[in-house]
Amino acid sequence: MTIVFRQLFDARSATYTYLLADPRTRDAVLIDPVFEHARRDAALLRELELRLLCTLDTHVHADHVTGASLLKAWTGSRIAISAASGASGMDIALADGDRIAFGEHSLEARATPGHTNGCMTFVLDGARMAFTGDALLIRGAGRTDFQQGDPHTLYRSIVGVIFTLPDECLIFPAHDYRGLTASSVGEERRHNPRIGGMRDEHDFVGYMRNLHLPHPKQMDAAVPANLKCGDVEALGAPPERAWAPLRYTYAGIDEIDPEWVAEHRDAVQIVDVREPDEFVGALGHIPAATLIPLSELPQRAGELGGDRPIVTVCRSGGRSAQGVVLLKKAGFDKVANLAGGMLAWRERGLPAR
Ligand SMILES: N[C@@H](CCC(=O)N[C@@H](CS)C(=O)NCC(=O)O)C(=O)O
Ligand SMILES: [Fe+2]
Repeated sequence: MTIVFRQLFDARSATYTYLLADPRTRDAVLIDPVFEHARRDAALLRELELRLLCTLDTHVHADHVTGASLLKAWTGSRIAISAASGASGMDIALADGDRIAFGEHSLEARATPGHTNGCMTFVLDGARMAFTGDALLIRGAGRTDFQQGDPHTLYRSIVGVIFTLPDECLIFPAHDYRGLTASSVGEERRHNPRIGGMRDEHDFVGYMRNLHLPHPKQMDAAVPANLKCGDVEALGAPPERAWAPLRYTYAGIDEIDPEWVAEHRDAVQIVDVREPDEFVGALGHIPAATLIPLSELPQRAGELGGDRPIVTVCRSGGRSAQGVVLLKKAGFDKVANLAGGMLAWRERGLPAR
């Protein structure tokens, strides 16, 4: 059984988000999505042609706001988190042993409390992978000094649930603060300094009571929002509507369709970043386009007005994507790339000369 698997990262809170999908049915789930990266995650789902069935949060996070509600608003995905989390607004309140299926695959939710009361570990299929949230970290363990943390409970969760999985089962945690990406049950059972090797419960509790970590910076905002599954309204005013129906790509660039540009030609400035010979070559150019070759764009950006949004264009939409990057760097914030460039423009029979 093949699977689509991606490990995504939020640098601010060092959080990992996991995308899992069945390549045949295109059904996908996301574990621990981050609010600020919902656009990125939605772009990846769209580009990989996946349908997001469900988001799963391993627990009520203290260090970032979940993207669960925002992704639900955009994609219709359902929100899953444990009933024991104390959160409201979920569609699926998980209990120990529940399964979430996506195509031929499934995740089994196992209660692993101790970092918080509602922590769950999600075990894939025949225990190939386990998403341990903040119960077991790579050579670490989730702190037990806030929310409902309890080191005795966490010890029992890790030893009794996670360490009873097969040694080869890969461990994917919710965070890593050193950039470590994966481990395995056998490896952590032997080498985890807090709970591996010969450590017993007393050793573990003694270690955990003396971490002396500062509280997460986003904690005061994150916990109340996550108790509502990252409810968009609880987070205040929604972001301003975009100036056009932009499509954000996983590459990090806003794109706009040729049809929209053709219908709104007077409302935007069109900047063609090709070379002069291409501008008058076989593909021609969009009437009223300003020619500024990509290599001259940083120096000549000042020639563009700040009154209208800018649409960049090239042959295929590649160099013009970099045009967007350069114009943003030059201080323009309403900039988008013409999707598919002149090739797409001509293919649609839109006017050129
Ligand atoms: N300085 C970090 C705090 C990170 C933190 O406290 N992480 C929690 C997970 S929510 C943890 O369990 N850390 C365990 C550890 O670092 O050993 C931040 O501001 O986000
Ligand atoms: Fe946490």
